[in-house]
Amino acid sequence: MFQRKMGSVLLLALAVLAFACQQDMEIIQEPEFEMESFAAAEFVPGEYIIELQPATINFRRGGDYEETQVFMRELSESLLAEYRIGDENLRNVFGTAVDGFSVKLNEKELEMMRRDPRVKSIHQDEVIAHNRGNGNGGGNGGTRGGGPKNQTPSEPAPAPEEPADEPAPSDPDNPEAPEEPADEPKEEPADEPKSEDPVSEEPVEEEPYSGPSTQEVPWGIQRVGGFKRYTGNNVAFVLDTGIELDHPDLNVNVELGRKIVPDDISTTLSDLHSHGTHVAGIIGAIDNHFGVVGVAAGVQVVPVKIMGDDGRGRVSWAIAGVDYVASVGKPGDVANLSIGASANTTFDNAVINASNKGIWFVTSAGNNAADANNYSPARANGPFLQTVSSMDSRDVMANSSNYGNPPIDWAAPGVGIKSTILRGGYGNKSGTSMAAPHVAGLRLLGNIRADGHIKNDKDNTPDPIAHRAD
Ligand SMILES: [Ca+2]
Ligand SMILES: [Ca+2]
Repeated sequence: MFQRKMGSVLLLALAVLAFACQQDMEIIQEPEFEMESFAAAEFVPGEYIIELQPATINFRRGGDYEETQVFMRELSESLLAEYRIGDENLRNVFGTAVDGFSVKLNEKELEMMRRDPRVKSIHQDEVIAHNRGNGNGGGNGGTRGGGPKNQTPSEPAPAPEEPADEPAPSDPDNPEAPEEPADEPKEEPADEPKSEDPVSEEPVEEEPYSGPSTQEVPWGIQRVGGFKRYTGNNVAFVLDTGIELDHPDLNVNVELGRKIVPDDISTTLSDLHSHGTHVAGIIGAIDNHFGVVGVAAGVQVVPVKIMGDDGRGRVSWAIAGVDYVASVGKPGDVANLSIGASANTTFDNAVINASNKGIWFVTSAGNNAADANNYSPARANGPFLQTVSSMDSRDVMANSSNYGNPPIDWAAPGVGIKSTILRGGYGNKSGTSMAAPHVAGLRLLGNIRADGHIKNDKDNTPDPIAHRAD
């Protein structure tokens, strides 16, 4: 009874908010029910990340990623063999950002490894999960389609009637409700003829589109200085759940992409979760006539899949992803890490060392409503490392955002952020996961300046709001 009453009050509040959102002045605040559920750290039983002393590695640097992987695997296997630990226990190996490996050990083996002078540190492996507060969010108004997959240039584009920026009037008692509401456009993109379909073989001339544009510039993109078409040669690595490879509003570099997660977790580089696709769209959704547009519009986004299709990953996979980027990335590239774990010096070292190659590493502050200094990689600092807190469209710090300067360098939009999601669609998510990619996009474009400071910062230093410098 009480609950029902609360439900109708909430629905009324949502209706009022929905009405308010239709006014010119769009205000996006953090809805109460989007607060993070505080999950305790979840460690992986019997699995460990071993960081080796650099002096242990006696080989000429400079080989490519695959060569380094082969070398480190041999080295790790021979080290483990000294303790009669079989190869089947070895997981990932790292040889560029940090030297080391992940491995399954029993108590006795762990104790022997602790006493080995070649071992610099040992951390138990930990689960990284995108929960609701971490930008996997409440699922406000996903919209499907809108891309060339389901509309030809000769047809008028569908009217932008989806109230996608408003909190979905979905069941507030069930915040785990599915992301895409069922009442969205009846078109079914999946049934459209694919390019390999013999029916659609007539060559499609890419004519300049002259119809009406339905493209939207999300509030977050506007707040950081608006989008700019990316014309440089750098790329944006997205270390996440993958990126939907054929999303029509994203320029995905598949060749440079890398699936880090093991095959029993996922067999595809593509994103079947949506977090990584959403992050990629904020960085660089294409400036065209549909969907949304990212900060560095059209930049190549590179999936480095360190999390499974259930939105769960491991610190060891994240370090392996960072190690990969450190090996194949170039100065000026950007890597977005919208993930967080317990404080972990090996994870920090990997990100710091990789960023010191001149690759910008942008990390989310985290959504624990706590001091970011308690989390990795948020707490890491360096000249090419940026930690980002989250704010709403009133420049107010998000309730769930972590705080602390250092490590936080910038605040950026992270509440009610519309971007690309699965099946060529668009939807809203919230969290510092969404704030970080705004800064990643800005770093691709060049310098960042402060455009004021956030309100209600939880520490004594209001974070500067990131804005394109030129
Ligand atoms: Ca677009
Ligand atoms: Ca602060």
